[in-house]
Amino acid sequence: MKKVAALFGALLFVSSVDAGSTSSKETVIQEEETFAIPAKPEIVEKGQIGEILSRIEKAGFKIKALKMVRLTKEQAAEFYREHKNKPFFDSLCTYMSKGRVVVAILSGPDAIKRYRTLEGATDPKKAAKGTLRGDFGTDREANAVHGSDSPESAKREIRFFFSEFETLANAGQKHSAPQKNFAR
Ligand code: RTP
Ligand code: MG
Repeated sequence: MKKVAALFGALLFVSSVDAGSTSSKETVIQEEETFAIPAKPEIVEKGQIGEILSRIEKAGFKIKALKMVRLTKEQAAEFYREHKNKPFFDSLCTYMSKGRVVVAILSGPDAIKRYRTLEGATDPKKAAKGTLRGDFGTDREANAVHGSDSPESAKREIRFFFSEFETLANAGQKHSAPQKNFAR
């Protein structure tokens, strides 16, 4: 019991260093979750899901939840609503609903920023080799993968696709029903 208390104390100390100290050079990088679409429709069609998931795991991300769904055009429009006034919006919604996609929750230190780096630039032609878009993307629209761009987006996008039960956030307890029904 004493050992447990000592360990807890040590953890609190690490947290307090993170919380406020300006004198200490020690920085504790926050563990966070991000939402990802590791396979947009053309990746599922080409059979490259496994290769991309393997890259994600090798880059140090933990896959916390994973499933395959088929969006309706209306669901794609709701998901990408921030782009509704962009000239590419209708085409984007048609593309994202033309086949199944793989959706996932990833976790790791600084996961949102690090996963965006792993993705590469939006346009695969401008994305560096070794990034997911650089290696698997086709064009500016069919660019292989998606990742949340902020903690607020990650929260919204995780909840858009996953129920509490599927996130395992409440393992062993009563769970809520999935919020949405997606076709398979
Ligand atoms: P994402 O949201 O999918 O992770 O991509 P992103 O942040 O890098 O790019 P964003 O500007 O949010 O665009 C969302 C998705 O729309 C498609 N797109 N098409 N035709 C075009 O000019 C164009 N621009 C963007 C891509 O599928 C992009 O991922
Ligand atoms: Mg975006």
